[in-house]
Amino acid sequence: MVIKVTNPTANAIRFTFANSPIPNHKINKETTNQEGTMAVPFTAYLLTAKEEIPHLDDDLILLLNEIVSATKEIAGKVRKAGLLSILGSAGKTNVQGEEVQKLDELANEILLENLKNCGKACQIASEEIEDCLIVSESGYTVAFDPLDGSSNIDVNVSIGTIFSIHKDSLMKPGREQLAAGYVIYGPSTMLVMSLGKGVVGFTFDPESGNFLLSHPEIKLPEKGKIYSINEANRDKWTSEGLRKFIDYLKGEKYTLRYVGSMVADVHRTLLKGGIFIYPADKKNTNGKLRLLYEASPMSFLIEQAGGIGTTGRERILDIVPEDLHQRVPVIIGSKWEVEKCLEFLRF
Ligand code: AHM
Ligand code: MG
Repeated sequence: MVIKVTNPTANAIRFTFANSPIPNHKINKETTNQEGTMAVPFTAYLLTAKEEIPHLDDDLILLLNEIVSATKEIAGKVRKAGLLSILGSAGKTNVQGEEVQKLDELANEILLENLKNCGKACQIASEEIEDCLIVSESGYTVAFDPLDGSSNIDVNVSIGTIFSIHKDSLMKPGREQLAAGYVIYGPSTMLVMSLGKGVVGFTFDPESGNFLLSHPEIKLPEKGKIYSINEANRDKWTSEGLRKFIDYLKGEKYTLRYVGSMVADVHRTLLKGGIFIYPADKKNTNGKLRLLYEASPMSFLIEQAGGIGTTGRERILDIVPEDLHQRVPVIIGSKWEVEKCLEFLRF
């Protein structure tokens, strides 16, 4: 199928109606324009991207499709959560000692089922399971946080799924990721992904049931106006430099936005610029966020969009994992703010 790029500078790459892989009856007005072109669905995008990205083989395409189809199912459950008796706690704690929500559990099961059945994942790691699942000796590895932002599930605030894909071993540094991304279940459901050549975003179209390319090239502004950190922990932060940096930003008239779902806070940072920080504190001496399925995929996206991801001491993508559920401090965002933060941390 040939995708005809009618206007590469437009907000979405579109292709002709005649070439559409979506059944005609499912094409609606919003996704077509007057010239009869429409936004590119996820699978069609992958088939075109394949020509430019050598590591995007058929197996990786199948795997990505499987993850995306799982997230569509999760999105459906999230949308109807209040009607399905799946809100609230599952009555247990996970490997990290955190309370598991019913939706955490459901999202985890959906992803695991899809990944085990597709036959393309050799190792699978999830925030919700203690050990990794070894399915076969070689192939793609997937690490995921099935439902990030658990504390926001019950209050109908944006949450998301984060994934990271490597070849053959989960315990490789983040810079070797072949693909990483997240799906945010917000006012719109969006998929944001990188295959190592920039960052693209798709918006879920409930009419056709497809993720359609809506953000062909996400570039992080060099400098923003927003900082994002849980400031209630200020007194517990182990770095005095960090306190001074936040005070400096206030003096520069920055504004604070903190959702408490990493997917939502990173999504805003990717689009608007600025800085997101989850630092080490007296309680969480390595920070709270997990390397494999939170810090590393998000850093990959941020770097691919032109930003920086660091722990304050080293580049997040250079860390060789030692533990499946290892935590690291996270400082990610626009170049200007992250470099300025590093200056403050040095003193
Ligand atoms: P989770 O994966 O159990 O939901 O925990 C991770 C979340 C992140 O989404 C978010 O950045 C952070 O925890 C918020 O933590 P806090 O409530 O301490 O600010
Ligand atoms: Mg999480």
